[in-house]
Amino acid sequence: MLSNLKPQAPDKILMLMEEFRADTRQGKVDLGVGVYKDPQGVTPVMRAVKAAEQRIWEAQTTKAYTGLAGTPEYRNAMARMVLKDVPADRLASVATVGGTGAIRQALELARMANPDLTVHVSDPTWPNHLSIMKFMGLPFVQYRYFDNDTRGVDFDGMKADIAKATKGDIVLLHGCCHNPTGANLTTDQWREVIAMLEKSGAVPLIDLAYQGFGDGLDADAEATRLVAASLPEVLIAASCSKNFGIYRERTGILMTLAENTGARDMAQGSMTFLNRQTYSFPPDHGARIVSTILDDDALRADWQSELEDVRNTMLGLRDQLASELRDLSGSDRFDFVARHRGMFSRLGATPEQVQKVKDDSAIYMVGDSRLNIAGLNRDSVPVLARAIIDAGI
Ligand code: PLP
Ligand code: TYF
Repeated sequence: MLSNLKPQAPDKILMLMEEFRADTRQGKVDLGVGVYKDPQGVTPVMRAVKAAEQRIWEAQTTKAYTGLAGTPEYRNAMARMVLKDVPADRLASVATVGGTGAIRQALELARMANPDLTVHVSDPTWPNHLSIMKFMGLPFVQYRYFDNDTRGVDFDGMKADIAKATKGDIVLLHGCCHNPTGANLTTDQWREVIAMLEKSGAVPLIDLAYQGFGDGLDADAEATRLVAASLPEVLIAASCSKNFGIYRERTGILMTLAENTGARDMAQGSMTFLNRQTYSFPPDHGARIVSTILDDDALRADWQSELEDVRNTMLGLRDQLASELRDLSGSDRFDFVARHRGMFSRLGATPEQVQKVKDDSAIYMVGDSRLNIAGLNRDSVPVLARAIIDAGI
């Protein structure tokens, strides 16, 4: 039976991680996988996370099962962090295995509710969105998103394509810090998208994996909150991997907003059911770290301040890179690097140019010319800028 299995396409980003590890060159720079690294190249455990873990270790008297939907403390704390004004009569939620688990459960839920749906996703998007939908056999189409000339959003193209979404379809939107491009909608553009969804009855699924990495914890949730306040039905898949730096703890949440309390209860029952079918109880340790931090004023303040440092470090690197490239190219054509938000920027280079940067300078970007800003530091920015110009980008 097992010999019938066929090889599966590996994840290109994770393959690049392996390739980087095997590279023996001095001074190699990893701008591949989306993990925050400090200027010393370390992905630190955040101070508040350490403190919360210590408290949990001291106070925890049992590891017995929690609930299929996760703990109320975690779900309430996350609802407040993401939505701020929580519409409790419309909100259902379940803790999930990371943001990826939330996306998977959201798509399963949508298919249970509407077996005929099509999912509309941005072109480009996080590759796992596509591979999960392919694996599930879910029909999907891609809407235009990135304008390779301006390196901003092709909003006219996006609108023309989203207009094709019909009632009961899902439109997957990145809540902030678009992966892989770094290009994001303005608030006015979000309003236009909301008006289109209102008209068509297509349902937004917001993937929020980088809250706090762009313009700030509240600013990054602004679009999600606007959508939540404007539309009758909304799905939100949020991840704590990046903003709490607890990647391997696999901590995420699926929140859904329904039209009324009856529909909310039905959604809650179905989401809890989906957890039970997939992995039964969701992981608890990361969720407990998050609720311990968010429910304690001092821990929360310390976490927010460290998150702000992380965010500002990335913004500083963006400005430095844009400025080096302005000097070297004698033009402002790389200023988009400073305008992009989050961990990533797509340079809009060819695979050959990306390869040349890797071969000549041991700088690793994803093949679609996505670079992880957090992989840089003040010393490696000028090296990257020079390599970009030398590769003819
Ligand atoms: N969505 C996007 C766009 C991401 O980049 C990630 C990152 O890993 C995720 C979701 C899910 O993250 P995780 O499953 O590690 O919480
Ligand atoms: O896009 C990224 O780099 C992050 C991390 O299969 C990641 O979202 C990459 C690939 C993957 C899982 C996570």
